Amino acid sequence: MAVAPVTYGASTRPPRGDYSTAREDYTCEQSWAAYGAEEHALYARLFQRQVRQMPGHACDEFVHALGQLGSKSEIPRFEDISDKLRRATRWEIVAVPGLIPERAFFSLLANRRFPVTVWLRRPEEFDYIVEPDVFHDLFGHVPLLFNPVFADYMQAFGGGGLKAEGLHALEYLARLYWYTVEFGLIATPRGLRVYGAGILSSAGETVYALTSHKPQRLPFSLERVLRTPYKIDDYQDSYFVIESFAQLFDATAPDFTPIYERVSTSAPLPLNGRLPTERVYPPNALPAGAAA
Ligand code: HBI
Ligand code: FE
Repeated sequence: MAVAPVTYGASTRPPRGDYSTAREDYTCEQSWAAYGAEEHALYARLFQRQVRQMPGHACDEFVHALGQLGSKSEIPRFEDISDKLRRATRWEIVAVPGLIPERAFFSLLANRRFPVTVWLRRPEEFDYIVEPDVFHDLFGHVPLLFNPVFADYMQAFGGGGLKAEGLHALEYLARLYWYTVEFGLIATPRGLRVYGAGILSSAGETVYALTSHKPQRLPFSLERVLRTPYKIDDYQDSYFVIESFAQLFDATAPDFTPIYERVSTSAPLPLNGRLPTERVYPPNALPAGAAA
């Protein structure tokens, strides 16, 4: 199938993965039997390293759902996870060859179907990969789909994406996805915690996002996020903090049309500077004895 180059964040590059067997909706077979022993071993190493980092860094809702991913020692079968996910929140995961065009992506989310990339990164990409692979999608995104409120937010986001396309507002919605689903933080009585998949699937950024003094951590505000550009190939300069997943879901309630009009005629807001009225969240204190 001829595949349109896909924009992921701000850059467009030919997607990685085999799209020749993809269906009209860009879904494909996982072909679980095709994974080699070295791929299962690499997935297991990625999983073991990240799961150790989660307590004290990931939000409770994520930590509680990690067990739903099944095997830690091999790449799970998507169908096994979908069986549990359907029962939990009526979502399922579907296999895709990699990044897919935004319309197809939003369409899947609007139908409570989360696209999970079938290929795994190479060993030399162990610490960093720009495009989402099966580890990023499964470990980073799938656990929170077991949370009913977040699951509803993701479907609302999908529906909003289909509307945004008609309004030529996809770049603004991509920012909302980026600063929440991929790089979102949540405030808890015990300090800041991570819920964004892009952070949770990255060993370095999980600590950086919560404890570094370099980035700013701002209160989530829909229009602030829609007006704030982002970087796709480095740690973030800004993180946005929600107080609850309900706050996130409620933010998708209004009709975005007038908001897009306001945002599209306003200048972008600084991703590394705060507005006079903005307060910042302090970083989490480092655990006793941890290296600064
Ligand atoms: N495709 N498979 C896949 N996964 C994504 O996360 C994804 C995508 N296509 C587009 C996209 N994300 C971003 O442009 C979102 O902001 C829509
Ligand atoms: Fe992602």
